[in-house]
Amino acid sequence: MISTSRRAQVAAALAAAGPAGVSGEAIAADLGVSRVAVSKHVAALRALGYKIAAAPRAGYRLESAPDACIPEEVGPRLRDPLWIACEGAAEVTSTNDDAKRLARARAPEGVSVVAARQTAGRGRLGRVWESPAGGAYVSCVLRPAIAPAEAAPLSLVVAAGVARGLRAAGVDAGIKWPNDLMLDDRKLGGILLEMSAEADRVEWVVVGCGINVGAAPGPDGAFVREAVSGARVAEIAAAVLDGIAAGYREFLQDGFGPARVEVLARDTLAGRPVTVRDAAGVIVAEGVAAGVSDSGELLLDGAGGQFRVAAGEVTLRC
Ligand code: BT5
Repeated sequence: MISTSRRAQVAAALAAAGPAGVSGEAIAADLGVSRVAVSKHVAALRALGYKIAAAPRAGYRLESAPDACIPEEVGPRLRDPLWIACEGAAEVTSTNDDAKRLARARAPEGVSVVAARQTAGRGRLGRVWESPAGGAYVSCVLRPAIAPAEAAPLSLVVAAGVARGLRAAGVDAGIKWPNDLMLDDRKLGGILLEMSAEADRVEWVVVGCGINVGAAPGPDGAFVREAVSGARVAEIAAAVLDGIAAGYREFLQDGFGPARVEVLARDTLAGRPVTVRDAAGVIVAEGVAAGVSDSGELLLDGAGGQFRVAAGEVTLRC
């Protein structure tokens, strides 16, 4: 069973009790804590947006839970056995920063961190990931027993897993090399991988994923509720994490092949003329996108034939 905070356990007990409600004593006895501790957790849950009625005899009754990417809501929805803990808070600087801290402190594989908003959400190369309330911001610690060179396709493995998770939640997202989830050529979400490795061995990988759910920060962004109007944020976050877990397991067993099939099926660039720039904005390649190689590089058809691009920012050439 997934390990959760006491507060999350109180939320789960309230949810399990349903309209009948449950007394503070009963929750306290079940969890092995004092009644005072239970009432403090109830106060904290109310501050998070839980509507909890309290009556002298009946005890506590959960009237509604917040629609937010918080561990209390995401943790109980995680199905994949990879997940052993769900941490996080309503607001963090960056779930990737928190997950990296946990990884450095030797947290085991399968610990996730979720947040309802980030004050310093990050993209690649120091770029900003706009993270207002209403989105799904998740990270996790993985410890694949592979060499650093074998980790090259991981970003696409995760993108394929996220796409699969989103599809399970009713959203058919495209994948734009190397790390974007797309809806109609607008960015729905992004993936940020950070890694610590020795020469021959990966120590940990922190996988972060942000998905816009209720709104997008600008005209270039898309959001889940354009496709599924009633989608709940915690369900999207759990679907994303479960999709990552399934894709990761498949990668460890069968390599990049299965994810590559998914990426090719969802490739938003295929057959389109593109420009690839480096981090400084300098053009490094131009050609017609022709899928991805069996190690995750972008394939481009150019005047001199097909060639591979290992890294860069892709824009469509009109
Ligand atoms: C990414 O970077 O797309 C990776 C984003 C990863 C975010 C997750 S959230 C959980 C975890 N914690 C973190 O701190 N980060 C991860 P990149 O490919 O560099 O794209 C960044 C660019 O996307 C920005 O320069 C903007 O142009 C655009 N952008 C920023 N916020 C956006 C948003 N919410 N929706 C759509 N586009 C956005």
